[in-house]
Amino acid sequence: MERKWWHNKVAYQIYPKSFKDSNGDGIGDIQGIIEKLDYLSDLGVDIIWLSPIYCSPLADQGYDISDYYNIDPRFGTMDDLDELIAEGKKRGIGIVMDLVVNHCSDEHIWFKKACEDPEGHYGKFFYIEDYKDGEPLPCNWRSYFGGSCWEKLPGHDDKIYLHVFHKKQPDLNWENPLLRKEVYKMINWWLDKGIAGFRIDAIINIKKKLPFKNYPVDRDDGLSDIGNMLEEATGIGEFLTEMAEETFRKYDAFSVGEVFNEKDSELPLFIGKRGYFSSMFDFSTSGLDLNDRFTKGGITITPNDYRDTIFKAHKRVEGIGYLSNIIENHDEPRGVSRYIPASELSSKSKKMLAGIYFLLPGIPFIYQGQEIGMENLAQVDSLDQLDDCANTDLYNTAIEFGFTEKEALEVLRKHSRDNARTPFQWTGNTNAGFSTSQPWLLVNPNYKEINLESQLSDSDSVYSFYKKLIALRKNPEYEDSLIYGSFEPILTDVDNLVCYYRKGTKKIVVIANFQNKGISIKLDSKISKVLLANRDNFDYTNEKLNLLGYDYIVAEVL
Ligand code: ISL
Ligand code: CA
Repeated sequence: MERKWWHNKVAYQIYPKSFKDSNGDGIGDIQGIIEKLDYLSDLGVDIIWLSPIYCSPLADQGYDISDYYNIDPRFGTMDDLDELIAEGKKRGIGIVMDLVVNHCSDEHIWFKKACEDPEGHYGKFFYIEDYKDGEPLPCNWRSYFGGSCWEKLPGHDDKIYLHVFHKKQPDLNWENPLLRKEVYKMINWWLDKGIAGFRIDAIINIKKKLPFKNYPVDRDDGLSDIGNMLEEATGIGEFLTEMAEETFRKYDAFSVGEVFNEKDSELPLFIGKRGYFSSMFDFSTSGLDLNDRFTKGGITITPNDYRDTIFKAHKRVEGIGYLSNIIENHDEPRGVSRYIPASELSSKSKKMLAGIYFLLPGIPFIYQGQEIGMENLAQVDSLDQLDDCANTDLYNTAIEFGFTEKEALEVLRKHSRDNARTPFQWTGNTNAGFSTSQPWLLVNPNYKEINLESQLSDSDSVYSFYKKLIALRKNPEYEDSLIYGSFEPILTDVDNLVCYYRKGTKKIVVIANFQNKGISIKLDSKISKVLLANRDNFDYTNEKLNLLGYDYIVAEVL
């Protein structure tokens, strides 16, 4: 496989609103990120993906952009961003921006002009349809945040517009070449500024199956999941090829797509040698409990499920391209709370989970706070306590499925995106050291136990373990194996064991006992050197390896 500059990089996702507040207004900002650049550089981060910081009414926390060329004053100024890019460069850190172009904000000038003149130039940037009250809508698609994806066009009682996300996020009409040209111009404007690339938001939604039509109703609301339409929408490749040609490729930029539901046959198109993107996220494990959010009692993702799923995902792209690996992001609950039973959450088990995903083929992404083992909220008492625009629908859907109010709150506690959005826990002091005033979203009450300050100088902390994992992945001695080496799952018939080889010029084994109880295993090769483990005194001289609960070992084998 052709070697690319981003293959051996470690990425870190910042959710700016919750990272660090520099001016005491309770909202994280760009200067707060600059303050923490040395911290990130010391951790070993090479790429920072910034969730949106463009001008936005923040209906969906910045994923509703009202000006692609300016910074929201709450996050700072363009000078702050230029400073961040320059300070990043000094430290060898590239900035990856969020590219949100399936939709913009209803407060974007394009949409305002579309409302003034729906038949005009900007009207054609959106999906606007004629509509008479009482008539059926053009289609019955359910928006991702609940309810119909059609809304009355402001100022026009006889027109409606399409929004597959929030009603404040009108969909951009990618069928219109003039819109596409505007998008590419904007992308290149940012790349000219010297950013390293883009994370591409919700991109799979840009191709609609037209003309609009209904799909089978799948819930009591009389609507149909957008996925049903997306399944039938072909031709996205033409848009994505054009975008790659017109933008990313010219700059050798890093691009990572938020892609779902792709077919096997499409993988080379998405992430192959001349793929639309450099990489795409592996969401395979996030999908495991998604459909069961509204099953009473929820479901538990078992270690076997977890292992089989990640192994399959990586085998599927073998020889084609690289996935970007995550255990969480700003749309998901915290990985440690999702994949490890609450009663078994500990520094040790968190390190094990980190170690499993980090040494898989692909590019590891760390979501802010993951490196200190931040967890889900332990309790949610009411909807008002939280913020995300997706919460109301999550709650109402639970009620629609027959949950009690208390059970619906438990669904939020487990699945709300706010779990990952609570402020970064820097210290055990007021507001977890995130801000000098009341943060915009509650701080997880566990900040006194889980915070960076208490972990920085502790060589046994989750933070220190992440630092060691990064150092190992970047050690030139192991690069050929850990970055470019083959990926060979082994001992997959042993329950709750996650074990694989990465083989290049050196043979590396990764062993994780994903359970509380001890087991013994036998490898088909002999360990010569332990490179990293989450406990001391691991005896590897025996042919039989005795693993304790949640043991994690990376070793060189002969
Ligand atoms: O989190 C979800 C629903 O609650 C996902 O379906 C999510 O909307 C999907 O992964 C797309 O996510 C991206 O685009 C959204 C934004 O809300 C997310 O934060 C973003 O990651 C719309 O821009
Ligand atoms: Ca601030």
